Amino acid sequence: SAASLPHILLIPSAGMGHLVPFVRLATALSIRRITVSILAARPTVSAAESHLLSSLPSSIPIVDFPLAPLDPSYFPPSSDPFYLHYEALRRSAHLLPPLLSVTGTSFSALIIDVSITSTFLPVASAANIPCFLLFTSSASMFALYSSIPSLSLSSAEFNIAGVLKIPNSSLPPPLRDPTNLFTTQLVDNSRALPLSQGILINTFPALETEVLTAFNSGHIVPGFPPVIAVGPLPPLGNLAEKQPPGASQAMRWLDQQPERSVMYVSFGSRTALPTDQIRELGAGLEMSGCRFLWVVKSTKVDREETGEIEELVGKGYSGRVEGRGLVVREWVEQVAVLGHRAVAGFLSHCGWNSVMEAAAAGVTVLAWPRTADQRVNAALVARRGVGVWPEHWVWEADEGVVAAEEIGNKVREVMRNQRMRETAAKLVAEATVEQDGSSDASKAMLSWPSLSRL
Ligand code: BUP
Repeated sequence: SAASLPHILLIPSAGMGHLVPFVRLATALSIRRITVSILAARPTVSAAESHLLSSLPSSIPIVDFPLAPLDPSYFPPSSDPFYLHYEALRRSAHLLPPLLSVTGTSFSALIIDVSITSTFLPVASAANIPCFLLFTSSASMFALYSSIPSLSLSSAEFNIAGVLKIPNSSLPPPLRDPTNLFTTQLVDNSRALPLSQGILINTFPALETEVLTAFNSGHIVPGFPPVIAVGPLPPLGNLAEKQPPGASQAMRWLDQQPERSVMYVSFGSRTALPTDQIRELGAGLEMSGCRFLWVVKSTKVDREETGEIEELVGKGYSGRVEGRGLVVREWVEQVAVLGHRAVAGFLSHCGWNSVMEAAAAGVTVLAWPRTADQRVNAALVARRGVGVWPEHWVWEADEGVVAAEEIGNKVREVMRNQRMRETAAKLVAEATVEQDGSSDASKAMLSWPSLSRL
């Protein structure tokens, strides 16, 4: 009967970096005949998120969840809009059961974002609904996240179960302040993790073997729930795009470029370089002599950038690099870009989705991480031999700028590194085998019988 078919409710938190993997997971589950719905906590922080939510196929219905505004005397609106959204959602957990009873669906399980764990897990448990977590970064980052309760945050280096060494400088910067909203949320959530049914991560064993093994043999947190590698999650196709695939200026330009000749440059959906650094990067790309596709971004929250490109990169720039470099300000189809035969390198901030998309496409990475999990991800890329991370490259305006010449040299170095390209190609092969499910037990976990047994 319909009532006995599994139906899972997915609850993402804020930001495209979280929503995109949730939608991908929803797609992967529905392919495996699990019915899914996505909870949409409104208002979303960015227009990109509401656009993606409104373009979901009918096979992924939305459950609307209006958020109560936070008290501005405790949570000033000037704080990070993404952390504020997490907090508003975390504080609305008690509204879930009444909402679910109105929908009339009895959900077999929840899969929730790790950033809302500590308030949603108890609600799920009181309602007797099994609750899984989706961690939207790397397993390496999750090793740090789940170890937080037992770490002294002032140590110079964190040695996690002997499999991972993370220098203090790679901690997400807000963690240095114990009163920061991000820190209080993270500490609360990390304590609650062991109460979940299992943790799904968009990674694959060949990429993070040691860490995944250490988790599942209880070496990172004793008695921890199963940690399941479910990546690379399938791309969304043109769901997140306004245009049909291939129709954009960027894709048409790539079609005209030689095989494996282009460096793709993008720092994700919520990271904007300081203006001086944008100019210097422009000069560096020009000096590199390499072809490049550069998505330039000057505002933090949204993907909708307005204004003239030349105001950012300098007058005459586009003309000077014409034919060899293309600068765009709009959202590009990143998965299609990375999968294009002309693209060989990716200058990236190392948001986890970007890293996984590069790994799945066999594109090598020049890592320029800034904050959050990005330094931990960049270290993994370098360790795994598929990228280069110049660790001294700074981001914040008060730290100075990375000079054009140095950028140009690194871009050339990465584009010419044949050995790194071969390592990346090997990794794709391993990722693909795992995607087919032929070699990997963890992929098979994405079926209801397996999940329900956890
Ligand atoms: Br920008 C941009 N096109 O133009 P990350 C991003 N994306 O498809 P972030 C596009 O957004 P967090 C664009 O493919 C990836 O799936 C991209 O996620 C897509 O970084 C996603 O890489 C961006 O994880 O999020 O946006 O900084 O900080 O939450 O990781």
